[in-house]
Amino acid sequence: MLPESHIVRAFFGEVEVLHSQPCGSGNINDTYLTTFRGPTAEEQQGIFQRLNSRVFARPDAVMRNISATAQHLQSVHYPLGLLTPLLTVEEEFLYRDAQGGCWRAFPYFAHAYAPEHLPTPEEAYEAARAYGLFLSALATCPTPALEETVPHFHDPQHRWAVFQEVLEKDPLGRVAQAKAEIAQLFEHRATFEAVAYLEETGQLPLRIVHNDPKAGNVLLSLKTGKAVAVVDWDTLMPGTLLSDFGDMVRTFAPDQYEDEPGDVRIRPNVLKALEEGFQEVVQPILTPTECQHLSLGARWIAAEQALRFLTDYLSGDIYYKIQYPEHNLMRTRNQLSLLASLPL
Ligand code: GN1
Ligand code: MG
Repeated sequence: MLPESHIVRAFFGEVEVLHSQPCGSGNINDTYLTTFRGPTAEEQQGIFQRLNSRVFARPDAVMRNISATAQHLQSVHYPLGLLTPLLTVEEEFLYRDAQGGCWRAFPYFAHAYAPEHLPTPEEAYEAARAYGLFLSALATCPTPALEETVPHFHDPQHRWAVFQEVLEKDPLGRVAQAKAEIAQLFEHRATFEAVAYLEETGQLPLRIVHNDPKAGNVLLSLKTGKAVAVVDWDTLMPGTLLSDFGDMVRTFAPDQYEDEPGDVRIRPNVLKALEEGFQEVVQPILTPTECQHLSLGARWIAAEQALRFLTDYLSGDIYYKIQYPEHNLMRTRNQLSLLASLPL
């Protein structure tokens, strides 16, 4: 459902909506780029997004986190674009439609693109540098400043426990079709345990991290190729930097997008460029333990993503949007193949 006029008007007052189109490739929320005309007759554009309130059960807390982050980043002179939420005419972050849909609006970064399909080494370098700048600027923000909006988001023990539970219940009788993938995941159980151990023993600093720094969540200038903004701040929460590094490796370096079937290969030149761009910026804030375990972060997040897709497949596709019945199983195979080709 495209955002109807009353949704746009909730944020911008008496405007005429000219055009709306779906935007981006998010698996959870619905995002649209909308063009409208205000009283001055000038055309304006904005991003309108309906939050998935099953995943984000506390939408107000998500918006408080985003707003607090924007304020902090502004105060430390963060050099990239800010995702400052736009307010409704009633000065709220969210507008709720009659169907219970929860809408918010953001400024649109024009003349920019997300390098989500097989980023080149240059794009990987720029994008990783941008995420590094983002994390470095957040290093001075106290962790209690943000709320945990999705509990246990990257909690390795919790993710594994949920997987075990669905294996036991097998609500749709799909376990039999996924025997090989389940067996492969069990081979990676030690990776989850290694991360849990580092966390439980307090060896990894708790930082505010992005938690979803995929290649599709950074915008580069169409003109210069330089980073314009890091977007999708919904999962900003206290966590470990290892998962952010892992998500970059998982989404920048493979030679296939996460929805494609087949053998995935890691592109070494892209991996090298991403490591260079990231390290160049985050080196001053990295602790020796973080530095030593970045490659563990890459293995962990690829394995966790495989586990999450498989958990969803076995549960009956209740979390990620799917385009066809075996979509989540295909995504699982893609991540497992990626994991097998990681040189780290
Ligand atoms: C989801 O919706 P999107 O594409 O921003 C998910 C991420 C996954 C990603 C896999 C809140 O992100 O954690 O890594 O799909 N977001 C949430 O593509 O679960
Ligand atoms: Mg996201």
